[in-house]
Amino acid sequence: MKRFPAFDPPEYVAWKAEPHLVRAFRATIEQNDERAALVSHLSIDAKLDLYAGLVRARLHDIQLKRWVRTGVISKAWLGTGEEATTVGPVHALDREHDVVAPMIRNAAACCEMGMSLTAMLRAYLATDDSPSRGRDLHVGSLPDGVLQPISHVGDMVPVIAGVALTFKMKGERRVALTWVGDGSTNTAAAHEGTNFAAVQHLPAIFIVENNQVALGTRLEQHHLPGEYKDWAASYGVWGAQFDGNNVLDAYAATRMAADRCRAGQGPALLVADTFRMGGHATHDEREARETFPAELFATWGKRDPIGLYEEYLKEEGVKARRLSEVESGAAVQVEKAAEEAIASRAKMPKGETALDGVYANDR
Ligand SMILES: Cc1ncc(C[n+]2csc(CCOP(=O)(O)OP(=O)(O)O)c2C)c(N)n1
Ligand SMILES: [Mg+2]
Repeated sequence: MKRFPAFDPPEYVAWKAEPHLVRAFRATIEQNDERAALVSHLSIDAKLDLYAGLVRARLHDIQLKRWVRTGVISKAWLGTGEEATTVGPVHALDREHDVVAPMIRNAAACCEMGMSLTAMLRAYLATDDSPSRGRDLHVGSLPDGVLQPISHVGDMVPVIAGVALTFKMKGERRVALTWVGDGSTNTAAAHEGTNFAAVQHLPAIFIVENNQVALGTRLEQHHLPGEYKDWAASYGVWGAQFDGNNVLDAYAATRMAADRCRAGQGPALLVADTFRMGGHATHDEREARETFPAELFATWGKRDPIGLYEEYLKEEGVKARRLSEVESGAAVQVEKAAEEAIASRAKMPKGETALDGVYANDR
């Protein structure tokens, strides 16, 4: 895709595919028969939809960054480098019926579930026509099956377990999914929710999104050696790992988990290793570069989930022209959404309406 020197992490600006990483991308899927079969059933259109989702995610974040630089907003939380961990799993769900609870780094789950990019961007601007009517910048939309996260990390785990409990009690073959950051795995809520889902045998999927950092705390500072891959067994649930920078692996692993949930086989705990290619938010990008050795950024930068997937698609016979058409489509969507959201700033909420809709029975 087009690179943006003013906004991309430096490692992405002159991104070139390294052949051994492209081979490894393909090998990751092909070495697992079940995942390979699931991927082989994806049509080219479905694979291009995944591509569109990745590009939309990146461009959405670049739009936010542009707004930060131009003073439209003061800060933004981005998912740069982690797009595949969000987009692959959402595409593996039944998006008409399933429910997701994205964390702030999984904003792309909103549009992939069907929410409009305009609504997502309006949420950042807190306009009166934004999803929470200016009350909260956390983004969600119940009609689209997206729970709006709350600030307390880890707390969406028991909430998603509760949603899954409802599905089970009603006998509905629906699945509830949330992501849990590596840092958030340390919260009591994450353990309680996972354990509850395990004991109740609920159709819930938990994805541990191990981007190796929590705010400015590196993984090894908050988690003793011992791998997340062993966690599922400790709860007695089915688990698997996937490559968080490989959208097809993310898709296939989540599809396996969702199929099990729908068959009444209980929850799944997936572990995705990936890397945050920026700061916790836009305010601490420089500090993030000081938090890690430069080689780590260099290593993960070579594994750009979008660049590697483009190479895979080209090998599959997709013409470069088709890829740029999909990319331009996503770019037009984001640009139009940004224009519409900016126009909504003429409609900011009035102070006296601040409590409207906050308590039951209010409008
Ligand atoms: C219960 C709770 N403790 C602390 C915070 C402050 N906080 C916000 S994000 C964050 C780091 C979360 O790290 P991780 O779960 O790894 O997610 P990531 O930001 O890496 O995606 C912290 C500590 C919070 N929001 N909630
Ligand atoms: Mg983290």
